[in-house]
Amino acid sequence: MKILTVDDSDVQLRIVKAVVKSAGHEAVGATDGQVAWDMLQKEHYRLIITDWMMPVLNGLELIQRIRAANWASYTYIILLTSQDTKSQVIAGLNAGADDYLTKPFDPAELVARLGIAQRILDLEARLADMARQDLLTGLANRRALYETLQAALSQATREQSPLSLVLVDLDHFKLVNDQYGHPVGDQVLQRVAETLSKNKRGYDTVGRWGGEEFLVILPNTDLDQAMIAAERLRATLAAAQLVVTDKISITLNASLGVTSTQHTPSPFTIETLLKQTDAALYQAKGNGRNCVRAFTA
Ligand code: GH3
Ligand code: MG
Ligand code: MG
Repeated sequence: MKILTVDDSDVQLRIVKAVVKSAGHEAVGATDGQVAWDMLQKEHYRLIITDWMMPVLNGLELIQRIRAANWASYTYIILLTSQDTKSQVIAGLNAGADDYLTKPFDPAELVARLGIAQRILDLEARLADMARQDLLTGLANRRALYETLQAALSQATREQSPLSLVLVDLDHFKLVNDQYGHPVGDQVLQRVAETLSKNKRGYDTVGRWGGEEFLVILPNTDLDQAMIAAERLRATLAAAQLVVTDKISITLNASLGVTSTQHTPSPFTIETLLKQTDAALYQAKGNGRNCVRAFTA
């Protein structure tokens, strides 16, 4: 793990960095709270070891700023300081430190406390993954798709590159449930998810938008290219034998709606893009299903 170590004493900083490295981590140094804060604006560090008394911005102020920022992923903070009275320890923890170690410190104790931090951060990462994954298919869920879409949209705006969306809705899926039962329907959705994942392009994201609807996010892709990608997905799915058991194997069609930022009034919003994709999908359903339609204004 890349750990940010903050201390205004050159000697102390070198000692802490050496201990961090001995524990198998990478150590990046900052000479006061403000320097650390500036670095955190550019890159997220999951673990910070900080001194308290420092010029410009002290350790407690740094911790308070980090907690107030309330970033999406957690920052575990160890306060490493010579302020060692009970009331100081309490003040440090109250400011938002996760752990507290007083100087002079025992290197083995810091390593042990890094181990605690690692366990907590691993748990946080696991929970974050779970919160982004669709339970049935293992694909990105709606929440994760929203996040990916937000990031893709920012990138498209920044780099003035096109971004396209494809919404895939299985045709007459209700009939599968009616004929074979809901558990088989579930397995069919899993096979569809596998088929879409295997056939998407490397940079694209496919996720389960809901029910029997899947959303594909295609960064750096204009409408023409997205139509080709969507048609390939449609044809692949239509040709696929979705094997549920050795007795049940199903073929399914889907209707696909496609939209691109090119044909969206700027500034693009996720809501507009999704609405357009939905309208295109509606057209595909209206045109007899098992086809791809682009959004037209
Ligand atoms: P259309 O071609 O118009 O899209 O028809 P459809 O039957 O696919 O669409 P409709 O929206 O009428 O029905 C969607 C069906 O998908 C109904 C619902 O029971 C089923 N479904 C949604 N989520 C799940 C799921 O997680 N598991 C199973 N087995 N079925 C699901
Ligand atoms: Mg549907
Ligand atoms: Mg459907």
